[in-house]
Amino acid sequence: MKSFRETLLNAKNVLILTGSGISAESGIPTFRGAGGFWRKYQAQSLATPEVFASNPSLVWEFYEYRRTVAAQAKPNKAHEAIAEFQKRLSKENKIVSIVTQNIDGLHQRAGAENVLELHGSLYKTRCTKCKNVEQNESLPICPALEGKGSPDPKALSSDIPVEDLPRCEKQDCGGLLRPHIVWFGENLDKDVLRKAYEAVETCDACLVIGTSSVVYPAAMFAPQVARRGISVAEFNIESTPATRDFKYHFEGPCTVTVPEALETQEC
Ligand code: BJW
Ligand code: ZN
Repeated sequence: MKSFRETLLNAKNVLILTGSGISAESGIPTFRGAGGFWRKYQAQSLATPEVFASNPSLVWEFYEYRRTVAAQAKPNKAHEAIAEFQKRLSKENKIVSIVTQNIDGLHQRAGAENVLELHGSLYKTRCTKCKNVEQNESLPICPALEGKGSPDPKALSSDIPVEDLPRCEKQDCGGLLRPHIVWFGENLDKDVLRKAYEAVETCDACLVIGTSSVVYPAAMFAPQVARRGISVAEFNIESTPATRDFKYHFEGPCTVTVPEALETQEC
């Protein structure tokens, strides 16, 4: 830890890459593992365009639940340490780029700026007809979804008629809205991806926090940084397929290890 903290003291351009593990201690289940179930479904089996096309009501119930859980959650000590670190370094004209796979908005709520959301946001919608993207924090997102989305495996699917699901309010459109989230097999936003690669190619230190490093293209980023000879530190409660690529691995809950790495204190 002392050695990595010294690296950070000399760094001018730090990349912080995060995954769902950083929000676990805020009460938001991770994507894989025991918490990654909703009803009888594994979360990843619902995050596809095919399931939305065949059963938009089920997918909207799933996201109504996730929007409620994330809205009730609070940023934790790891989110806060990152936001404070970014502020502190920006006063010294240094860059801290935060690239997250998360869709929960907790980095921003902790005060972080210019967060690159690789996989979109729980609080944005996209019209399937006119493609308009909008911020939407309403709970419920529409009257028909009020009280829907219980994670109980015994809960019955509501089969809400498609015309009662969230609809586009642009004049003369009325198209079905979908979550503005990158599902499996879909491309990431080009602009977001370009900015993320810029950070990958220019950073001189990197932290990779709370991700299983199995979903591409995000899984390539930190190993790519390490191949340039840059120090990468992984913060996780367990090893991942990428651990061997990195110089540092800090095992433990990130609300403990991340503040220890980032907060101002004597080395
Ligand atoms: C703690 C902790 C604590 C817990 N402290 N740590 C190349 C090779 C093979 C496949 C592909 C490839 N390129 C593309 C693909 C296909 C696919 C993919 O990667 N598949 C793999 C699964 C094999 N990728 C895509 O489809 C992407 N699109 C794309 O690349 O388009 C072009 C293309 C398509 C097809 C072929 C080729 C090219 C899009 C990916 C979109 C991912 N979207 C999701 C769903 C979002 C919706 C939603 O949330 O509802 O994003 S998937 C899901 O995984 C979610 C997450 O952001 C993402 C990453 O998961 P994450 O964050 O790492 O969470 P977990 O749960 O996996 O891990 C948690 C970690 O935290 C664990 O390690 C814990 O130990 C740790 N932890 N508590 C510290 N307290
Ligand atoms: Zn529309």
